[in-house]
Amino acid sequence: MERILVIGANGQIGSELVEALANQHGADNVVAADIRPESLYGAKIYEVIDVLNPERLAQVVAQYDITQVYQLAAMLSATGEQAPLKAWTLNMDGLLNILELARTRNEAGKPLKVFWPSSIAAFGPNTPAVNTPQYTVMDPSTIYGISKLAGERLCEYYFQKYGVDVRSIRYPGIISYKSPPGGGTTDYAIAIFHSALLGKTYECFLESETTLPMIYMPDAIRATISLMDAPAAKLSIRSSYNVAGLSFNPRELAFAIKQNLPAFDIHYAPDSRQAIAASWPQSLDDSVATADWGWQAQVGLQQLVEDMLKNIRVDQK
Ligand code: AKB
Repeated sequence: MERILVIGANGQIGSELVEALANQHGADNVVAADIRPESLYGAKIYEVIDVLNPERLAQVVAQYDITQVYQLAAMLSATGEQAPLKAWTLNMDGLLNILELARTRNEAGKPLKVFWPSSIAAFGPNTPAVNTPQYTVMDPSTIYGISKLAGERLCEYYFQKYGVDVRSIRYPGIISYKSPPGGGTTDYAIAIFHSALLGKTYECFLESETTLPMIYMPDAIRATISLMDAPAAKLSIRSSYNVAGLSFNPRELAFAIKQNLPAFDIHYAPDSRQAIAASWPQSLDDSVATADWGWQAQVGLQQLVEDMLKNIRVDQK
């Protein structure tokens, strides 16, 4: 039986992952944790954890006899640029604290499987942008991307040197409606739906033709849990897997929204996030994830748009 800890449970991925894991393993076997004083999404078991506090981490892991930990607490690309040192400390020390805990638990005969999210931000301006390969040039230009690339190397290091069973996905921009966007460059693709449903013109901070890899939350959750459930022997990557969902640019997304809401309008006012987006891939080759653990995206643009509009409309009522 698995006992699972999700750190960053109040965030975009955590808020939906906790529910999915509770459905799979039972709510009594999933501990949601975040730095904020209470669960924002009604988790059955909730603990306050600052991932920068290794003693507290070790205490909660021991208390619940945790076998799997998802370390999702991080600062994203846009907010990271506002406070680079803070972003580096949170993103790197947070991961290191988990990897060290997994190493010591392993040595004590209590293995701890780890999930840690990397990102398309680990790539950079000299990475081939179309169908970006699993192995390629990686020269990230944001502090967030640099922390993701360094984190990937740490994951592989802890696997090779200490046998820590750590697994990771390079997430594209994740589109979802349950929690508000959290300081990312891809967040325009969430904010646009809220404007559209409020009948407002959306002022887009990216240029109309900026194509980025994206994924709808249900696909992202399925990818994450499939990777964690895959037999270790099947995994050839211990840094982080490319995982593709779909790719689109703001113009294409606005057009798809207009099919449902004909009055919707968009204006373009690119800001500093445009340079970040321009340094990232447009689409990903995820054939290694497909070969190793059967990854296949299911949700396309039309389904994503219809589902987002339907669910945000319900929330706004
Ligand atoms: C961001 O935009 O910073 C994130 C990401 C692509 O990792 N959504």
